Amino acid sequence: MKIVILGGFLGSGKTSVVIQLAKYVVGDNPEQATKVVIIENEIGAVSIDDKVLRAGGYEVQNMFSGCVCCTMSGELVLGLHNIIRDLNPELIIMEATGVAYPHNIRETILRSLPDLDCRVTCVTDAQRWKRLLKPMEMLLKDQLDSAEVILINKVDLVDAETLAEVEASIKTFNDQAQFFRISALEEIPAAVFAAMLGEA
Ligand SMILES: Nc1nc2c(ncn2[C@@H]2O[C@H](COP(=O)(O)OP(=O)(O)O)[C@@H](O)[C@H]2O)c(=O)[nH]1
Ligand SMILES: [Mg+2]
Repeated sequence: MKIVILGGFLGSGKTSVVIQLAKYVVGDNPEQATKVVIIENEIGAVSIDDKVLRAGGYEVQNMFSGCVCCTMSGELVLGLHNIIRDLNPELIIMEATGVAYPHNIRETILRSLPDLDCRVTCVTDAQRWKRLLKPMEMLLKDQLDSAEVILINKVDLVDAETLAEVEASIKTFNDQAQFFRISALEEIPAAVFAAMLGEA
């Protein structure tokens, strides 16, 4: 069993990517939707996102009373054990809060479930990157640090020069990850999902 954790700042495009990733894994056969469980962690949220996600037929579990990287780490572990026992999906997709430290989430998970294949993707917002960097540097650095895949999203909103600057800036924090420039409003190439799943 595999878990893909999506980190990245609020509004960077995580939910938009989750929807497409779930579709990619399930394919055209709605009966296969049970292969995927989605965990949405938001703080104090009244979410419309989970309705959109559930429309795909996937099991969606919400954790809204805090952040799983810190105050809710116990709930996360318990929730994962229950999912594995009751649903046994092929893939768990977890969208973290915008302020989560994915590094902590991975450590928490692996301490309790050492055999789980745990992968981290960080979604970044090309348009807001430069503005967010200064006030949020510690958080963004950690979100990038722990990622095997970094998605530079919203490329439709920036010019080529800005995009090059953003990518160079991001690579100063992590140049080992696999990078993809995407717009999550359009169809995301299969190669991106393969990388997120560790298949390529
Ligand atoms: N223009 C543009 N908008 C995007 C893109 N990806 C996401 N959005 C929009 O950005 C907003 C936040 O996206 P969402 O997926 O909810 O981000 P999350 O908070 O990280 O889950 C939504 O209004 C999306 O429609 C993109 O590539 N281009
Ligand atoms: Mg979201």
